[in-house]
Amino acid sequence: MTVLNSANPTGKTILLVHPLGYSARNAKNDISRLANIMPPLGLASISAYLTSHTIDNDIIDCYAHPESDNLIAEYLTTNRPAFIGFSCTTSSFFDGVRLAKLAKKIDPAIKVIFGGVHVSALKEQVITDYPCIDFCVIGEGEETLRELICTIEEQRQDVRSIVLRDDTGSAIFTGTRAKMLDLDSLPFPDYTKLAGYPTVYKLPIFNYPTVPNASCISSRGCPYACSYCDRSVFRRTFRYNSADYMFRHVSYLYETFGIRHINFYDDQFTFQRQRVIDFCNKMIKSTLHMTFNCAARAEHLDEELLRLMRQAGCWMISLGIETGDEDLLAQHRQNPDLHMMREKIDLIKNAGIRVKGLLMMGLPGETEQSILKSREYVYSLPLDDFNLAKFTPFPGSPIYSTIKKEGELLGTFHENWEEMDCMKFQFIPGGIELETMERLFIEFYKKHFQRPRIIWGYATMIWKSPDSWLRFLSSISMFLRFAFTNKRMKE
Ligand code: B12
Repeated sequence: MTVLNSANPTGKTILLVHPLGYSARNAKNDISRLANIMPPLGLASISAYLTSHTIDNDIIDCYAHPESDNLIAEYLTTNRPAFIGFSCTTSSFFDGVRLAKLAKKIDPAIKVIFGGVHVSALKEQVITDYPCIDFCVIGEGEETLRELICTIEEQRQDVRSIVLRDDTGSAIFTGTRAKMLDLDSLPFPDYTKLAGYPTVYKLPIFNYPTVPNASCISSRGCPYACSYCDRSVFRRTFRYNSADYMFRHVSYLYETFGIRHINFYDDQFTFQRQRVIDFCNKMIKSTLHMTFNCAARAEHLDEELLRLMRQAGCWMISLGIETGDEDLLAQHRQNPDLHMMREKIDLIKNAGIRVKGLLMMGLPGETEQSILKSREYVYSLPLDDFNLAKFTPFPGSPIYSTIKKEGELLGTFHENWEEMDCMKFQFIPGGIELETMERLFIEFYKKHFQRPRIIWGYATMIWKSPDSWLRFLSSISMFLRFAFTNKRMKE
């Protein structure tokens, strides 16, 4: 199907764009981008869904291809699509707005749609404050976008889960759609629309055994309610692909693109235990010999499951630990049991699977003592790797509204969306100075990298993940500078 614009010579209806998030000049020196370039799976899924409904579309991923402004301009001039859609997190939102203005300059008739986590959290505020945006799609995008594209202007207020302007220019939210999609009914994301797939995309360094590798999503949503986590897109539900769909998906990636390792980015990969068992059994019986990583919550792991996962090729599990101070943890998440966490980490290691801990520094309530306690706990665990993020209160997370309401009681918050990439402290808890947090953050990593067990662990990566070493050596100065000073070249 083609929705005509002023002139629509090639039949393309919509261009989907994943903005870079900052200036292209800085991209080649940005350590977080070098370490991890992941395909925009939300856009790839939308693209496949629209195509299956005969709506012709393309994707430009500026994150993987930073110098893409001219490509977008050329595309719009040649194809004159009726719509352009942007997928943004909080930190990439302003870059999306910049590109939206560029699109309107090239073709004032084009309709600009924003989707993704940031606009899903802020809803009407976005349409009120940014005149270059015509519509926001709230939450899951596939069916809502299809309806928006296929509905005539006068009837768009009947499309659920969008924000638009009414006749008076006021922003209105059309209400949340009742029915969410059955994930097995969706076509696989259209990876062929991502230029350079799979080679331009890079999993986190030292986080995979082989190349080519890929990331995948096999479920949506999470029933938990941690204070720091935004649930505006898929809400507190849990929907998942069946084991059969998952197996067909990974087989497709293997056969079509030669993928040998998959990183499942699901929030709760093991939440539905039986589907993981069924998926593992299919992998064990198959001749694919692929490996995979996933993220899980400690409560949803047990010895039997872990042994099966290992047999099926599970290489690494990421676990949200957040902090090693139980009192602080209790303020932010359910089931703050660090003893249970340690037991589960031991079970994972005993099953022969690597473990990565996901941590945060600077939550409301954090003090120098809690950071030191957390460090001691983390160093006492047999983790293979960890990631320490700087806590950031994102719009849509429960703590965001608490911080806004209670303000200085909790700490100081400088809300600058562009800087909200978890690599800078935007919030400074009442119990500690910024300088102290910065010092302790560097020390956390520095002391970790100086431990003999850790140094040996990275040395073994020469044969466990040779491609990671090649990447590491080709950008060694940047990685070391970041590890020991927490400074990125772009600053
Ligand atoms: C994988 C992942 C990453 C990957 C890559 C992200 C990417 N390229 O898409 C990596 C590891 C690189 C990453 C980095 C970061 N991430 Co991240 N990441 C995720 C994760 C786990 C999955 C994203 C995903 O693929 N989801 C599955 C797809 C199907 O869903 P989706 O992308 O939301 O898309 C659907 C809808 O949102 C909507 N939609 C999306 N875009 C559009 C566009 C249009 C036009 C329409 C109509 C609809 C639409 O329709 C889609 C299909 O239904 C999410 C958590 C989550 N469960 O979603 C966090 C999440 C998106 N990340 C988050 C954060 C904080 C970050 C970082 C800032 C942290 C960091 N320093 O690592 C960076 C920022 C990167 C950037 N440039 O923006 C936060 C975002 C919070 C916020 N408000 O910004 C999330 C929500 C986690 C959380 N709960 O806190 N991330």
